[in-house]
Amino acid sequence: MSLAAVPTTTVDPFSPEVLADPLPFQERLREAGPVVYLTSHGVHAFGRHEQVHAALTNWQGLQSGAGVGLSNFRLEKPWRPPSLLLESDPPRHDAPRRVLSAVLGPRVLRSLRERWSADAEALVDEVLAGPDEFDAVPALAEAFPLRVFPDAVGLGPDGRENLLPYGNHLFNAFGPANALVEAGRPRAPELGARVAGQCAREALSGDGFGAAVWAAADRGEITPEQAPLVVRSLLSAGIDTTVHGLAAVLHAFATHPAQWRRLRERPQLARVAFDEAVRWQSPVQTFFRTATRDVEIGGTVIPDGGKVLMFLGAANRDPRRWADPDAFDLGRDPSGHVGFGMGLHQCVGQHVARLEAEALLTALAARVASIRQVGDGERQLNNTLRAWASIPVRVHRA
Ligand code: OVV
Repeated sequence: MSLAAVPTTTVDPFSPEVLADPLPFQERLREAGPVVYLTSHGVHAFGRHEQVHAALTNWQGLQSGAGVGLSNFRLEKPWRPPSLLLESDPPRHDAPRRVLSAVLGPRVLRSLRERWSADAEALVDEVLAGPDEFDAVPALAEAFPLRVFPDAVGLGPDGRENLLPYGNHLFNAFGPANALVEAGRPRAPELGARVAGQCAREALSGDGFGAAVWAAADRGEITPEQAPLVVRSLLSAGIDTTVHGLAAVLHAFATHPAQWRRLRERPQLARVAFDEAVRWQSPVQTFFRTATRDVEIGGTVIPDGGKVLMFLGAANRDPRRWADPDAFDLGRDPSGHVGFGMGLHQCVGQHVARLEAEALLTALAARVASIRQVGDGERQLNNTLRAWASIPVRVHRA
């Protein structure tokens, strides 16, 4: 193991300047070394694919149970009861994970495919009945998940407007207590309580993902105390992530017309296109882990209790791993990207997200001859998400 000093940086990756344009910082991070110490937050950071992958798959040495944000739950009280999936480790992690994995499994998704395709076709027809220029974020990226996912969970009609603000604050709260977190703090208790209320058995329809989680509790696979928190994971991780994943792929196509023509010729490329967009934009940019002991990564010892910051977005553009990493290219194989994580905690809902994307892109590809971004659009700054507030596009119907 090398004893060379670890490179350091004083740059705060959660500053508005870096959040608005993270790629130059991420390149400097990767080139500085396999491990870089961030003096701004007192954590070690990884920007290369090799070390991000190693950290994600080392659940024994790098735990999630002390939180996957900057806050160390060994030292600080979390702002909400910790997630039984995201913020936990084996063995406590395993039963909730098994349950959610089955609830979102292939059999359930097969039963949703036709309905979601019809929903996507209806939404795209509605949008195309309007002006040729529109904002793709509210019109498509937000509208489609909000149209299908809360129904699939089995939520009632009231309170759905709380889901995006809750998610936005949740993903900010994984970062440092900066202005983005402060701005969300006043509403956080109220939003937390409202979302928690939607996780109760009585609040859920009898035939959705939520009811299936409660049925697993009835079978003794998880406890009745765990059930509402497992439902909460669906509402926490299932909406903003998909919204900004769809925004990423819409932005990608709206700025890469040759790739759009390729999709139109071969609509089966919709699935690989979505994964390529998740690699290229990495809607979830970062997560932290906490060292359970002195643990070596990339030639550096992370001290017991130390936080590490994994730059998923930087790893997904690491030239050591990807040829021409900055290109959005339907011809590449994006598998192995870490946009959905890797290992034990790898996104349990990724097949749901892919099905939503496939339904929407297939409906669009059949109806839209060209989609071009008009203007730069507007980012929505978030401590964890690479998000869009607005993507103005002009479409020509097929
Ligand atoms: C992956 C993810 C993000 C946010 C929240 C959760 C999971 C959760 O389980 O609550």
